[in-house]
Amino acid sequence: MTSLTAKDKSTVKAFWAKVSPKAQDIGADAVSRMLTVYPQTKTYFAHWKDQSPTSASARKHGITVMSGVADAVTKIDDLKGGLLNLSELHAFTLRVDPANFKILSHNILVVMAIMFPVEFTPEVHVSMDKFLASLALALSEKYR
Ligand code: HNI
Repeated sequence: MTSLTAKDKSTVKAFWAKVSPKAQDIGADAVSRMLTVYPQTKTYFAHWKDQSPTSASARKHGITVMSGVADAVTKIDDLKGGLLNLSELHAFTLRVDPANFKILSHNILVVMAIMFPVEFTPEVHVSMDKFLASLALALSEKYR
C-alpha cells in the first residue's frame, strides 16, 4: 500500500469539497449497495430490526460512516492517530473483519462514480481509492 502523496491529499480534499454536500446520500447508497451486493455484511447489523438495504437503519448507518470519512479527510495527514478510537471500536467492540472495509470502500467509490461522473476522473479515482485504502488500514490498525 503506497502512502498518500501530497497530490493525492490535495485531490481528495478538492473532490471532497465538491461532493460533501451529498455525503449523506453517498453513504446511504454505499451501505445499501454493500448490504445488497455483499449480503454477508448483514451479520454485523443483526441488532437492527430491519436489515433491508433501504431500511432507515441502513440509511442512518450510511450517514454515520460518511461522517467518519469526513472526519478522516480532516485527519488525512495522520489517519492512524486520528482514527484510533474508531479502530478500537471496530476491532474490539464490533469485531468487524477488516476485509469488509475494502468492501465498503469499493461501494463508496462506485456510488461516487455514479453520482459524480464528470468530477470522478481517473485521477480522482486513484487518489480516492488510495485514501479509502489508507482509511481501511488505519481502521484495521488495532487488529495487529
Ligand atoms: Ni463502521 C459504527 C465509521 C466501516 C460496522 N462506523 C460506526 C461509527 C462510525 C463508523 C463513525 C459510529 C461510531 C460511534 O458510534 O461512535 N465504519 C466507519 C467508517 C468505515 C466503517 C469510516 C469505513 C470506511 N463499519 C464499517 C464496516 C462495517 C461497519 C465495513 C461492517 C460491515 N460500524 C459498524 C457497526 C457499527 C459501526 C456494526 C455500530 C453501528 C450500530 O448500529 O451501533
